[in-house]
Amino acid sequence: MFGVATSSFQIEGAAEQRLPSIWDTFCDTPGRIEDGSHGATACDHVSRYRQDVALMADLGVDAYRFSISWPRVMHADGKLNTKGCDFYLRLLDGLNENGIRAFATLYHWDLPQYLEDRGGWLNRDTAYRFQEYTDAVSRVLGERVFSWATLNEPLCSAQLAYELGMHAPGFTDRAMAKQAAHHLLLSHGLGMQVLRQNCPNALNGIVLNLSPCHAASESHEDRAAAFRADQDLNGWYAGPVLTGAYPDLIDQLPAHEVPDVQEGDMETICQPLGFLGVNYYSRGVFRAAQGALYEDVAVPGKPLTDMGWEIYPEGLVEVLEMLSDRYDLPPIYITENGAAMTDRIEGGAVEDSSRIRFFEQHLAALERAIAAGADVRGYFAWSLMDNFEWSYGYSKRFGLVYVDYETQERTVKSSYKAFQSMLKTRNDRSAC
Ligand code: GCO
Repeated sequence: MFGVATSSFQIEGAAEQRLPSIWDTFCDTPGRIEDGSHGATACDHVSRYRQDVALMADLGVDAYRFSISWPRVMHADGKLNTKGCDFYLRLLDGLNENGIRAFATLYHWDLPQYLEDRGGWLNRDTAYRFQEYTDAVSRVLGERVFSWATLNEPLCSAQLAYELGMHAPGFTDRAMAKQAAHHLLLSHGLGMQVLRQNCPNALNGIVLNLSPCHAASESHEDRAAAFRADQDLNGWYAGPVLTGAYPDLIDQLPAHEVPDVQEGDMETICQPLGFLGVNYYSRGVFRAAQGALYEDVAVPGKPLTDMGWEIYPEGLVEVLEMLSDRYDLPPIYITENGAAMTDRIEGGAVEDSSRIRFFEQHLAALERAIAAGADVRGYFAWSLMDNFEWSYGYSKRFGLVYVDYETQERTVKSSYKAFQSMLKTRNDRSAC
């Protein structure tokens, strides 16, 4: 199954038709977004979704992964906002009419601000509010959705947002990040329980971002640092979800950084999964550092994307091997893979051959992983179109489709055409 992915805050716009989210507040805070921009308009997708669905139909994808904006579909009193839901009903109808399967993510980082005002993910109650939201929205949209994911990349919602200060709400405290991570994981478990009841025939799961963690040198210290990084970045999320336990790193944390885990929480978090979504972008290289668990280093001389991330296709094979070595796995979907490149529109065309090469290399790696036994059922390119790249604003372009943010004009890039012909070849084959 081949698809493209987006997320609500990054594309939707129509901010005035919903409640504020933590990302609105973050954008309003000077200095938080590199280019000083705001996600309030983004790709104006709420008005232009028909055109965007038509682009997907023309691309020939089997599936579309998007996220639902919690502050669009829920009122602050925990009741459903039927007007907000209508947008998703229309979007889902558009997808279904075109035979495109809907992969809906419930939380891709846009927490309602009113919940942040009550403590956000540091407040255990937020996990129960997530369950309430999941229940309400899955009852209304359930019949039209092929697959539900509870969370997208809880690592980012916890670490980037509470420890590194790069994402909303922008704290810099590791103890906070560990507590937020626990409540996020709890919300996943509570959400899964509801999805199993409301949507027993859907493919229900979670999306994690995973990366191989390499040591900067063969020294014992650097290898130990890479091992800690792996536990902190990968195992901290995959472990609880798939085995009901945090990695051993938890015993090395100072007491005040150990999250408050209540009785029964780990059982709640470890629910049977219909699928595991894996987002893959790059590897990490780590060394030991004074006063830190690990420190990441840039390896000179490697090819980089416009994000400064190393292009490392073999990492996809490594991540899938790592998962199957460690866990009993449900079927896997690569729910994001892609690259920001320095795209230029010239004469109405965008020649992004470096992105085409990126996709070719990663799909070839995926083929090797599948040949080696990985049970991968789908692959989603990030992203359908250029969009609001979080703290980088509109300065980074990941799309198969170029967006002119002044006019909202969409222009397909050469990577879109390459993806389209790849899909066409495949469809022609399956027709034979
Ligand atoms: C993520 C998110 C996306 C990003 C993409 C590029 O993986 O961080 O799911 O929202 O835009 O990954 O950074």
